[in-house]
Amino acid sequence: MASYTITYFGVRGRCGAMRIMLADQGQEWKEIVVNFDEWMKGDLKARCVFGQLPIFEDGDLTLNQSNAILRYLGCKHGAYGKDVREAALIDMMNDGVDDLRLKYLKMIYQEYETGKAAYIKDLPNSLDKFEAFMAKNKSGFLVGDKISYADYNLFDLLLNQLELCPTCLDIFPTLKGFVKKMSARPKIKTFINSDAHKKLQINGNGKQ
Ligand code: GTB
Repeated sequence: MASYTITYFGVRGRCGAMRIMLADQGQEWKEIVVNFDEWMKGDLKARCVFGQLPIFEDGDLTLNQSNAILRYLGCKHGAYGKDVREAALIDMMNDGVDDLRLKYLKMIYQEYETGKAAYIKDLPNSLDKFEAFMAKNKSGFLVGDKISYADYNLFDLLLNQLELCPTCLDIFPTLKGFVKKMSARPKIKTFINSDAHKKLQINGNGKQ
């Protein structure tokens, strides 16, 4: 019986990383898919703390904000570092992932036709920071010797970048190895090859 519920639009979007994390952690969850026309009626929006989806429920705990949800799951499932110092570094890297995600989302939703080429041209200037940081950590994860919620978030974002530009990791051996290693984790492999994942578009406007 699933104790978690994700309420979101029928896309990967802001829930891609949390779904991959839940799958990898062997957790079950229920999905409530919100139709955009239904959303526009406003009742559900009014019940969201910031007027936006996703909503994540764990029993009587209700959360909004995808990064808060990832941190909560990281904390609950041992994917938030071994101490407060690692946790701080994990938060730092996750903030870096979110900065790149926001750039990506701006391009996808606001300037796909005019900004895609420039975004791809500039992408190495964002990816090189993750490459350099991860290369210093011999475990193959961002921080410490265990997977963290920021690794799941980075992995999800890198999968999206690879859809946009299949060669974008060719000059980043550490990140390329990271994607290969994450994709091969048995539960992640099963999840990303499942219909539940494959049938979902990455973004709400169908652009990728
Ligand atoms: N900081 C928040 C977080 O990380 O959770 C940002 C959440 C957010 O941007 N939510 C968007 C939303 O609720 C959905 S993700 N938008 C509706 C609104 O603001 O009224 C982007 C998105 C937009 C549309 C679709 N779609 O139509 O299927 C899917 C995803």
